Amino acid sequence: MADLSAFPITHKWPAQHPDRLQLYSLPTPNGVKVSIMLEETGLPYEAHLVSFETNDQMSPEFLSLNPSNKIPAILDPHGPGEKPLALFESGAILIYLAEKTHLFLPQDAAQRYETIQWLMWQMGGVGPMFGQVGFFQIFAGKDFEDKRPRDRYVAESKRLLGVLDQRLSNRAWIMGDAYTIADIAIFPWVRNLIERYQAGDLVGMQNFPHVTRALAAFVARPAVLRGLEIPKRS
Ligand SMILES: N[C@@H](CCC(=O)N[C@@H](CS)C(=O)NCC(=O)O)C(=O)O
Repeated sequence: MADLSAFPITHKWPAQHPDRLQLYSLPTPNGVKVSIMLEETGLPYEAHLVSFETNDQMSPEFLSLNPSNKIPAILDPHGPGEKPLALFESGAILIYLAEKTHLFLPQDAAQRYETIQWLMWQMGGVGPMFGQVGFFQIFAGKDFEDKRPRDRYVAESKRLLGVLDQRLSNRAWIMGDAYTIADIAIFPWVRNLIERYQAGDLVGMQNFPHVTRALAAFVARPAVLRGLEIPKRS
């Protein structure tokens, strides 16, 4: 039986099954990347809710694992060398889980780097830019009179959606027939832009038919449907 007691995060969120991978998250677009990946791989895991309503992400226990106070984060009792591994940043977690399971990351070196390239494109572009659209569309920024900041992020999001649409114009998924961690990183954000932020008209989703088609295929996957609801908001 793994002993995780040296990790303060387990004092606030005790592990019922310490031999399983521990997930600390919330079903946001960054959070569900990891729950979807875990559902897709079938790895046994235990999900813990990090509530923003009670500022759990700022608690000393959470900060002991991620000093940057953001979900998702994991603690794998069976990390490299069978030692526990704590990890934050969704992109790093996706790469780790793909390497651990040999799933959703091509074995061929060139294809592997190409997948990681698109994963980084999501992490550095899609997430931050779509997130800003959300701020100006439905969160505090919607009351700002000056619309120039919002328009800047909308324009950049349209550009990113154009790049994605072009990439998907002759491929089922980012890497062709192979469904990879790049898809698992990108599509929760596209879904969030449309459904949560209600920004489909703002960014002109009708101009990106290949993105719309791939998003529909993504949300039709049973593991995606399950992952989108994990951890359950209480
Ligand atoms: N680059 C990080 C971003 C994570 C992130 O922004 N998480 C948000 C939820 S989607 C969060 O935890 N926000 C809490 C806070 O800012 O206090 C990743 O991909 O893991």
